[in-house]
Amino acid sequence: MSDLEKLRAAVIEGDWKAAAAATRAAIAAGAAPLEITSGCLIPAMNEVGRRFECEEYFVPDMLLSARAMKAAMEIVRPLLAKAGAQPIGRVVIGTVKGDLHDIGKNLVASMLEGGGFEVIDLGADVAPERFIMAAQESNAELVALSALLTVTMPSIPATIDAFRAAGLRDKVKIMVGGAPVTREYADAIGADGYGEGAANAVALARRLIGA
Ligand code: B12
Repeated sequence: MSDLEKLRAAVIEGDWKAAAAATRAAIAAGAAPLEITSGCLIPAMNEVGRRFECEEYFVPDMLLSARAMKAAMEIVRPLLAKAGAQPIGRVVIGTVKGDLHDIGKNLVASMLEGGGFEVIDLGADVAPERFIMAAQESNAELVALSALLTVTMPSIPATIDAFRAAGLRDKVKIMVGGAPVTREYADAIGADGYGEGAANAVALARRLIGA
């Protein structure tokens, strides 16, 4: 089995130690950083997403795979930067104000990073002003908002309104998600996109920025 095949298997199986070892071995053997991300990590996470969608994998499996992918990305990221690889887009992500749930948001962030986006992760309980500041500072094209509580869902339209009030609504696309959020809700509050899960977040993000 080649190092990249080992890496793919390690991500799918959620073994972060094996993923880190296979990444180092692949680099030592001369694999280009893009070959590792686009040729291996992204397809591996796509496979994890597929297994999740057909209920072969569950949330803990996704979390283990995301951790394995993160371990590989920690090693590859500095090399990508050195090679001058351009991200396909920049996304600011966070869980909205008042909400401390971040497991789903972290999964979406990992998928986006694996999918070639530069991800600025603001964490949980993020006030609208922080989203705005981060989007301005990073020149992000996309903002991704997560909410898990029905009582914090209104923080999503509040954040969208804050972008409008700051005159930035036309500069960013806003995608939303989280267990209580629905497509109808996303449409009603004027979000640009709704994602049901982490598995389709990359496709949604790419579509929104026309990549
Ligand atoms: C884990 C958990 C917690 C943990 C959170 C730890 C953490 N670091 O995240 C802790 C213990 C802190 C917690 C606290 C609370 N929780 Co809680 N929690 C959960 C639980 C069990 C799992 C949530 C989770 O992580 N799911 C797994 C992830 C992978 O799924 P996900 O978040 O939905 O994300 C997926 C999609 O929604 C989507 N997605 C998510 N975000 C985004 C964003 C974008 C842009 C896109 C495209 C997609 C997307 O992609 C993800 C991956 O596929 C749920 C119950 C449940 N079974 O869902 C309750 C639940 C969400 N919690 C609930 C409650 C009530 C609370 C508390 C108020 C409890 C209390 N009385 O203190 C507090 C609130 C604290 C706060 N201010 O936020 C309720 C909410 C009910 C409601 N209608 O609002 C739930 C539903 C439990 C219940 N049945 O009552 N909780």
